[in-house]
Amino acid sequence: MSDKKKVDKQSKDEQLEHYRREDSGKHLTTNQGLKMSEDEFSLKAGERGPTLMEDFHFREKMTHFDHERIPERVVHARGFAAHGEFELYKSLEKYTKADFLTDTSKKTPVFTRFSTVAGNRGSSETVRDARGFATKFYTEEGNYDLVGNNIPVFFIQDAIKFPDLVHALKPEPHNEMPQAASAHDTFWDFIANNQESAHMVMWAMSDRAIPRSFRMMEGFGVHTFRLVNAEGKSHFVKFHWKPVLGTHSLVWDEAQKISGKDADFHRGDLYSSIENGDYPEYELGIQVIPEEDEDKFEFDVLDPTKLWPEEDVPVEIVGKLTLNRNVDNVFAETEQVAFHPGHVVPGIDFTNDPLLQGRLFSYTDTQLIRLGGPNFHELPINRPVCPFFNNQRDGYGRQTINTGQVSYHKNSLAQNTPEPAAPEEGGYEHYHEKVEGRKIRARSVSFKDHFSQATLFWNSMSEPEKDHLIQAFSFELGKLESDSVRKQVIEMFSNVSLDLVQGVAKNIGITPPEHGGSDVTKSSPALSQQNTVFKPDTRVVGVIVADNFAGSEVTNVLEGLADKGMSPVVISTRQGTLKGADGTELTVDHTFTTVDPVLLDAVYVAGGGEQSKAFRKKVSYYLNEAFTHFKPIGATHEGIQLLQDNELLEEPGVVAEENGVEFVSKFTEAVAAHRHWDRQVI
Ligand code: HDD
Repeated sequence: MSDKKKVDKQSKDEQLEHYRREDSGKHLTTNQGLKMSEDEFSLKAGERGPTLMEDFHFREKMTHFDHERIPERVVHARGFAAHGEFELYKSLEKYTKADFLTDTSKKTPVFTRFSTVAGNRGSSETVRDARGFATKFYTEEGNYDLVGNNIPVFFIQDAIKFPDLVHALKPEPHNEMPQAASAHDTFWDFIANNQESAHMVMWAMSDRAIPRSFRMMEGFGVHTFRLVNAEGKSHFVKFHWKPVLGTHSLVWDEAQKISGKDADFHRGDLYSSIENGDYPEYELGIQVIPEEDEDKFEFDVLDPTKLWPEEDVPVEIVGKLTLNRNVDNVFAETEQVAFHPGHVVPGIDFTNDPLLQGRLFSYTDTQLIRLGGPNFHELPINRPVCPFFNNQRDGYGRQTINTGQVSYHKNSLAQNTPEPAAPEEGGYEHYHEKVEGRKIRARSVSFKDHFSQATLFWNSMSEPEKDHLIQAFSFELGKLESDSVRKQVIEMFSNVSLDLVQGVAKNIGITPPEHGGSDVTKSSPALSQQNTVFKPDTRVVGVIVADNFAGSEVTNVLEGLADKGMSPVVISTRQGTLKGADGTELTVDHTFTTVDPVLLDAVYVAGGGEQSKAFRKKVSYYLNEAFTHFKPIGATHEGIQLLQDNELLEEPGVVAEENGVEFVSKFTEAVAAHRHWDRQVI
């Protein structure tokens, strides 16, 4: 076990240690423990003869291989996860009796899986899509799963429509295209004909759907859940994860190029930041509404297509999630983890949100097919850290050896054990909500306003964000084959904003609507990413250097950037070591072909005395791509001439300085701003 694991030892980690197996340095055996003398040749009748049925080793090895794959998740198939811990800043006993939300001395082990929704398991990660943000808290009272997304609202209001939504979103059945993309006819046909989706579509067309990193995304529980305290009093709650690095995005052209250059961009970023000790952190926030205030809002607080504006219901920060350990084995942990919004602990309960109610059925059901039977809770990653006892027995792959005669309740032979625990003993008791009504298939009229919050979102965007929305709609609708669907979508979104649809209609060759729009003037500044946290920390700076560079003056700059929290990577025409004018040596991390400007957050050209034509051409490409994607650009020494050659010296977010100390200070500011939207890039 590595030292890092020893330091991070927690109850869950100790439990997992029990199941870890190190194969290296051992003799090869069959699964029956028999040492084998040969693993390269199957058993044959003569050197050129047929393989013999008797070869149990071949049969076992091949059979296991033939059965290695399990069905991928029907949604959220492409995911990446890490272990960590959750610490509570202050007790929430006012609202809940949940042990892990009231005892500030405890650190709860967690496992968090991020995912895209639409794409299959091998699809690219920087596609336009919502991202899953699912966290399993291994509490001492049992597992609690917060299975959320990076978008706070959902496409539909009733779970019965989920199969329809997913069928429309997934690749079309007649040709299985497009992969991991919503830019196709069936998705938009669904949207136009199911207009409750308007609000989430606004989010999905915004920069939120192309995050820069899993470390820079917000997370939301989406539904209104219920917290219940020791006195039995209930409050409605919405859960938020706020990334300590702020919420940041890619730009669409960049995201598409990254898909080709590095389909693993997001997992690579998460994996390496954890390996480097830059642990991703997210603060847990809650919005709370007393049950009796339920009717005080202009929307139904149980409608999953509505958010609670943070300016009206403030987010109280109550704790922090830190991801600090990568998995040992992706299949055993990330693929086999089974989340479920119905995995709750005393003090956390459900509401009548019809989307949530339906989810409570779907998750166990899907694990049964995906993980092959009812014993998936016994898989190491899914086991609670507290013991569990009941009368459930048998089934495929059962591992527990239940001893004793009794497997039923009630009984006398085992003194009626395992016996239910009273609420005072920690037994889960459902909230005593009063419920009555007629059996009907209908939706409350209070769920009927589909556009006000879509407009709220639009109103809250900065100008660049609005422009990105227009571009995203134009891209998606521009890909449609059906003119009719295009027109229906434009008509639908004319209920949200005339500015939006006029911008889009113009781009896709449809007569812009003149009437429509919304009378909602309210905005919520918290929804704009312009108002998030901006830091230079962990931003990747591509440092372009040639031979005969300005020696220690350049290496001092690199140290300065690293001291400010950035990650400089040295790029040149060849790998190996570059020599500075004063003899200083610099190791090249990447050539121009093993990295690409779309994989960097900023570009700094230090230059060098020996520049080939190929070098200068590559620098031009790097500078112009970085410029087009609004990224910070910097230069010192011979690099300044290269900026001038590319007519970039006077542009916003471009720093050129002879003096290294000055440069570090100004460039850090430019990098902390992330993108310089005031550039004219076309
Ligand atoms: Fe879901 C997986 C999040 C609505 C049915 N969902 C899944 C995952 C996340 C979410 C993050 C991946 C968990 C993992 O990493 O293993 N889902 C959401 C959110 C929703 C939502 C935030 C709306 C608020 N989901 C939703 C509905 C249904 C489902 C309405 C069906 C009624 N979701 C599933 C599923 C999945 C799933 C089919 C596929 C794989 C799995 O469960 O384990 O059961």
